[in-house]
Amino acid sequence: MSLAKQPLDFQHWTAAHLSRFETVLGELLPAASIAPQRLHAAMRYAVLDGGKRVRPLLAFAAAELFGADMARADIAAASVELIHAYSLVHDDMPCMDDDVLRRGKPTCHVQYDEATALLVGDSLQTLAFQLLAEHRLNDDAARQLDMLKLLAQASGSRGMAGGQAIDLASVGVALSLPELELMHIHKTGALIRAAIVLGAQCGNATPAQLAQLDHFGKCVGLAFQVVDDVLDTEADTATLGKTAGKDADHDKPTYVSLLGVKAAREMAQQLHQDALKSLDEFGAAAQRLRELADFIVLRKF
Ligand code: GRG
Repeated sequence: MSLAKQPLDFQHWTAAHLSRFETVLGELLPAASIAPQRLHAAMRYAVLDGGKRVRPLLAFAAAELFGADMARADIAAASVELIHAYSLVHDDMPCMDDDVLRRGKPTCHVQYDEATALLVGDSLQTLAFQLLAEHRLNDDAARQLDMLKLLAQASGSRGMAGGQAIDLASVGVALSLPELELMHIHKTGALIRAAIVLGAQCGNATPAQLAQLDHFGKCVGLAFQVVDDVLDTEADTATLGKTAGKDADHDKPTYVSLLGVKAAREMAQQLHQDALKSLDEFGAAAQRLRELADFIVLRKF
């Protein structure tokens, strides 16, 4: 296959998965016509028709690597995307980042109200676990229980929510590089890692293969954040679909404030290389994961 053809293939692969996944999400979320209508409408507003869907795509690529049933991978991916959407809704609220724009539209609390946004986050989070409990994702029930535990750990105080707590406590604080890394391994990285491992768990990956993929997830999760920090300084609000330049305005420590743009970009490149290396043993079958790692590092939004 020529190099020139690869991006097109990846685009088709992405478009096919995202089109199917949008329909799945629409069916998994409660209809806006069902009471309480306003809450359900707000949940759909927060989840549907927006976002890059990086975590679901990583889950699909990992699931494909192990020949998993895509209907199972859809549920695993949805559970992660619902947690992610909940975190964005809560993160945008006045008690946290207090932002008005997300995914190119008014944030949930602006479009609805604060109490509704709080309940949207709560309801999306519980729906995520309901899905993992309700649908058969692996023929081995013990594996499925591991999946529930993984998402809970990745989302909670030892994962994303804990990372957010460190973030909130770090405003105006000069963090060291290891401290910044610890924050992002939790806040951003934990859910990205979980997406990949949950996708693989829909198939029959061995513990050694899961560990390998988890390392890939750790590298791309951190790379995702380093690139996010660079884009926050270099891209504009219209391109990002969220307020640009917010980190500096809020006096938050970032890879750019700590290292400068050039060294931050170099760090992303190094993480990219480490991520690709951790896929070596999977050979050509891991091509989609490689392409997603490329996208994460080279993205412009
Ligand atoms: C409120 C418990 C709680 C956690 C919030 C994820 C998070 C923790 C906050 C989001 C704020 C932020 C800008 C985090 C940095 C990187 C990140 C997770 C960006 C948003 O993810 P994308 O770019 O968003 O994948 P889309 O909209 O494309 O899905």
